[in-house]
Amino acid sequence: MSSVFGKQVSRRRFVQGSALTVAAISLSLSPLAAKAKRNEVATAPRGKTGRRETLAACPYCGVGCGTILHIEDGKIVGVAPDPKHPTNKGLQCIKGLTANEPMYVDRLTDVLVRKDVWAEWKKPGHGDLEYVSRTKGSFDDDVWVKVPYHDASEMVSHKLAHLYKKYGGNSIGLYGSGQLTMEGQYLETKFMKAVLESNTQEANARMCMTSAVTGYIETLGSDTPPLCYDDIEKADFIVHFAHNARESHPIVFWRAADHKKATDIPTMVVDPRYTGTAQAYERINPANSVHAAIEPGGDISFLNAIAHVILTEHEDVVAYDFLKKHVTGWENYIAGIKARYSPEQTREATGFEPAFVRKVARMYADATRKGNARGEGGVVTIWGIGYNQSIHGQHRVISLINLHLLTGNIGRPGAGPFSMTGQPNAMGERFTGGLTDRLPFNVPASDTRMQSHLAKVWNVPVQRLQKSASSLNPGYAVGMMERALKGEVKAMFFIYATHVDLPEVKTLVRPAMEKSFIVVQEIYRHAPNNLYGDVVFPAATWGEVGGTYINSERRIYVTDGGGTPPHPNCLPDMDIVIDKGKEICHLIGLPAEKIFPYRRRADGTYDPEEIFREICMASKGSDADLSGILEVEKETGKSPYEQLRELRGILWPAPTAEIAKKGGYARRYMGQEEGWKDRPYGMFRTQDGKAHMKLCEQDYSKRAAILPALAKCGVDPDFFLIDNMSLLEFARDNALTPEYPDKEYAKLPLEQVPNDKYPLWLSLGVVYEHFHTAKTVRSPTTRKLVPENYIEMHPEDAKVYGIKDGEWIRVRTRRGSFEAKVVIGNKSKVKPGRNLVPRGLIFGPWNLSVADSADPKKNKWLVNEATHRAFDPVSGQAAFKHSAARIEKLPRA
Ligand SMILES: Nc1nc2c(c(=O)[nH]1)N[C@H]1C(S)=C(S)[C@@H](COP(=O)(O)OP(=O)(O)OC[C@H]3O[C@@H](n4cnc5c(=O)[nH]c(N)nc54)[C@H](O)[C@@H]3O)O[C@H]1N2
Ligand SMILES: Nc1nc2c(c(=O)[nH]1)N[C@H]1C(S)=C(S)[C@@H](COP(=O)(O)OP(=O)(O)OC[C@H]3O[C@@H](n4cnc5c(=O)[nH]c(N)nc54)[C@H](O)[C@@H]3O)O[C@H]1N2
Ligand code: SF4
Ligand SMILES: [Mo]
Repeated sequence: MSSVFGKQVSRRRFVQGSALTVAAISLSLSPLAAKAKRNEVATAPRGKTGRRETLAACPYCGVGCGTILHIEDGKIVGVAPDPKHPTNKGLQCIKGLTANEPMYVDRLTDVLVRKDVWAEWKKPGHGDLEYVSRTKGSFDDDVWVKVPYHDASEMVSHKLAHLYKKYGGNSIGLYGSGQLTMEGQYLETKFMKAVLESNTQEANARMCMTSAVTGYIETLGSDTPPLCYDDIEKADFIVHFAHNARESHPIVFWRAADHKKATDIPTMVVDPRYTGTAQAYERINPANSVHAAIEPGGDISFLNAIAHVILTEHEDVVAYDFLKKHVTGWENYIAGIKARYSPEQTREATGFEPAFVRKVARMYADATRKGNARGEGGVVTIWGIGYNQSIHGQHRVISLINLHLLTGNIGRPGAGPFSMTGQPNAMGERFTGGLTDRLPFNVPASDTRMQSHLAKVWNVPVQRLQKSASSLNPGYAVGMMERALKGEVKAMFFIYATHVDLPEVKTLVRPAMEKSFIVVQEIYRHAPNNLYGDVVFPAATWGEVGGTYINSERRIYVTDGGGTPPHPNCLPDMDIVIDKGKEICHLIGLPAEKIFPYRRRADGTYDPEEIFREICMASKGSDADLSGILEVEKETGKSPYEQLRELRGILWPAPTAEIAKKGGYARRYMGQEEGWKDRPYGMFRTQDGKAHMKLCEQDYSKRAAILPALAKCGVDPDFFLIDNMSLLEFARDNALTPEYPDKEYAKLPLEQVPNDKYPLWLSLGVVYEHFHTAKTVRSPTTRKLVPENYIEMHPEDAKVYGIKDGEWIRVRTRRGSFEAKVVIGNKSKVKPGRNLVPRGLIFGPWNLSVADSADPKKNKWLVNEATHRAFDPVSGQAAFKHSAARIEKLPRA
C-alpha cells in the first residue's frame, strides 16, 4: 500500500491503484479470497482440512467493512473483503486484511492476581477487602500468581460487593470500549447501572465521539447520524473537517474519491496539515479541490464566516421556508453571524484571506443550488474525530450543523452532517448506554419512562436505575480519574480499552490507578493495563467470539466467531461480565438468575444472539427500535443473526418487520422514515419536533483570563478540573484551546528558547497502517510498514532548529515528554512520510505509544504523557490536537 500512498501516482490511476492493490493483497493472503469474489460464502466446514469461512465485521475502524474469515482447524488463516457487503464492496485496507496476524502473538492465557493482593485475600476473614497492590507499575512474572478463574472472580466480586455496601456503587467505575460487541456493552450497562447502581461508567468512546453525540442531541434531538454512505455518491460537494479520511477511514475516502473522479464534484479538506487526503483529491482534479489550511482551533470562526458570506452574498440558498417551519434559534444565529463573523472579522482566528472564504462559500452555495434543483444532493460534511477532540468540541459540531440547517442541506438524500465513528462499535457503546448519564436506546439516564421500562425487562426495582441516574460522575472519563485520585472512586474495570488512550497518563491516570483496585480484561500478556491491574482476566477476542457491531452509518452487522481461543481460560468479555454480575447479585441480595437469565451453551459460553434478542425486545417503542427484527423471526423463522448476515447488516432503527426486511432506515428526519406509523417524534427528535440552532462564539480576546489556571493541570497535584468546571465552560464559550504556543519563539534556534516557553503546536492523531496501540503494532505486516514513533515537522522549522530528517528528538510539554523520529516532507526516509505540516506545528501518531515497550522503564514513545487533560464540559472530550510543546535534540543518530 505504501507505494501507492503519498507517492507520485497519476490522478487517473490513484483510485484504481488503491483498489487493485487491495485486491492483490487479499488474494496473496488467502487463495480463498478468489472464491469470495465469486460470491460464495460457506459457513459450514469445508472438506477434510476443517477449513471454513465465516462472516465478520472488521475489528478496526468505524467504516465497518464486511469481511470473510478463513478458518483452518480453529485458526484464522486469512481475512478477505466481502464482495457482497454494501459498505466496502469487496475492498478493504491493509489493517483489516491482516487482522488475524496479531491474534497469535503475546496472548495472555492465565488469570493473574498480584501476589500481595492474593496473600491479603487468603488471610483469615479475607484481610482488608480494600487492599490495593503495592507492586503496581511492573508486569514482571514474579509479582503475579496464577489463579483458577472462579477463585479470582469470587475474590473480585467479594471486594466489589464490600465497596458497594460501604461507599455505594458509584465508587466503582468501568472503562469500556467501542471495540467490544454490542451485546457485551449492553451487559456492562446492566451490570453497572442496574446491579451496582453506578453512574461511573465510561468508555474510550469518550475520547473519540462524544462531542458528536452531544452536538447531535443538542441540535437534532438524538445521537443519530442522519445519513448513510450511499449519500457520498449523491453529494455535490464533499467537505471534511479535521478528518484525514485517507488514513483513518480509507474505504469511505475511496468511495468519495471514486465519486469525485466519476462526477468531478468539488471537495474541501479543512485541516492545518496538507494531508494525504487533501493531496489525493488534488491529484484527481486540482481545480476543484480545496485545502483549507486552517489555524488550529479556528473552525468555528471559519464556519460562521461561510455562513456570513452565504447570508450576505448568496441569500437565495438560505432555506427560509424550512427555517420558519422546522427550526428554532435561527433569527438569533443570523443576527450574531451578521454582526461578528465577516471574513474580515475572522481572519485572525482562521488564518484565511477574505477572498478565500468567499470562494469556499460560493462552492457551498453552488452545491446547495444543485441539490435544491434536483431535490437530492447538495453538501455532505464529514467530520473526523480530530474535530470532536476539543475543549469546545460540542460547539464545533453545533456550528457545522448550523450551516447545514441554514442552507437546508439536511433531511434529503445526498446532503447532511456526517459524523464518522472512530472505532468499529463506538456507536454500539452509545446505543447501549455505555457512558455516564446514558441508558440504552439513545436516551438520558434520567428518562423516567425508559427507567421503568428497563427495570421491568431487567427484573430490577426501578429505584436502582433512579439511584444510578442521580449519582454523579462529573468530568466523565477524566473526571473518573480525578475522582479516583481523590479517593472517591475505589475500584475500576478496564475492559477492551487501554489507559494509555487517556491524557496525562503520568500525571493523572497512573497515579489514579495506583490508588484504586483495578480489574483488567485483556488479551495480551504485555498490555499496559496489566501494569496497574490487581487482577487480570484473559479474554477471547474478535474472530473467536460472536456478536454485533454498529458502524458509522448505523449499520448493525454480525461477527461470527469461528476461531478457537488460545486457551480455555480465555473467555468472551461478555461472559466475564455476566459471571461477575451474577456473583455480585448473590452477594448483595438480588435475583441473579432473573437479571441474567442466560443459558450456557454446550461449550460453557453464553450465546450472544440470546442477548441480541433481548436488546431488540427491550428497544421496542424507542428511537432506536429494533423490534422489527423479532417480528421477522416470528414470521419467517430466520434468526436475528441470520437476517443480519443475509442483508449484510441492518441500519437502525428497524421498528417493523417490513422495514427490517428492507435493511432498516438509510436516512433519518424530515419524514424520511417512511412507514414508521408510531414514529415517536416529529420532523426532528427534539421535544418540539424542530431542529435547534445556536450561535457558538469564538473570541480570543479573553483567553489570557483562564490560561494560567488551565496550565496548572498536571503540574499542581492539588488542582482538579472537576472542581473548576467554570474554567472549562468559559474556554468552551469562547472556543479556546487549553493552551497556545509561544509563537514568538517558534522561529528561533532551540538554544534561544527559554526553558518555560513552548513555541510549537503539538497535534496527535492516527497513521494509516496502525489501529490504536495494541494489535497492528504486533502484526508483522503493518509493524514492518511503520515500525517507529515519528513526528512530522516543516522543513523550514527543521532548518532553523538544526534537525535533519530521521533524527530523534524529544517533544516536551508542561506535563511530560516523549521521543520520536523527525519526518520532513513527502520524501522522508522515515516511514510513512505522507502528510505535510505547516510551520509552527508538529504532528505525530498516538498509535506507536507502547510499540517500543509497555514497560515504563523502557517506554519512551508514550505521547499521552505530554497531552493536556482539559475537556469539553458537556461532551467530556479531551483536546488531543491542541497542546503547546518545545523540542530537544537527542544524541542518537
Ligand atoms: N489507520 C487508523 N485508522 C483509524 C484509527 C487508527 O488508530 N488508525 N482509529 C479510528 C479512530 S478510533 C478514530 S477516532 C479515527 C480518527 O480519525 P481522524 O479524526 O481522521 O484522525 P486524526 O488523525 O485523529 O485527526 C484528523 C485531523 O485533524 C486535524 N486537526 C488537528 N487540529 C485541527 C483543527 O483545529 N481543525 C481542523 N479542521 N483540523 C485539525 C489533524 O491535522 C488531522 O489530520 O480513526 C479511526 N480509524
Ligand atoms: N494522544 C491521543 N490519544 C488518543 C487519541 C488521539 O487521537 N491522540 N485518540 C483517542 C481515541 S479517538 C480513541 S477511540 C481511544 C482509543 O483507545 P483504546 O481503544 O483504549 O486503544 P487500544 O489500543 O485499542 O486499546 C485496547 C486494549 O484492549 C486490548 N484488547 C484487544 N482485544 C481485546 C479483546 O478482545 N478483549 C479485551 N478485553 N481486550 C482486548 C488491547 O490489548 C488494548 O490493551 O484513544 C484516544 N486517545
Ligand atoms: S480498518 Fe476500516 S477501512 Fe480498513 S478494513 Fe477495517 S473497517 Fe475497513
Ligand atoms: Mo476514536
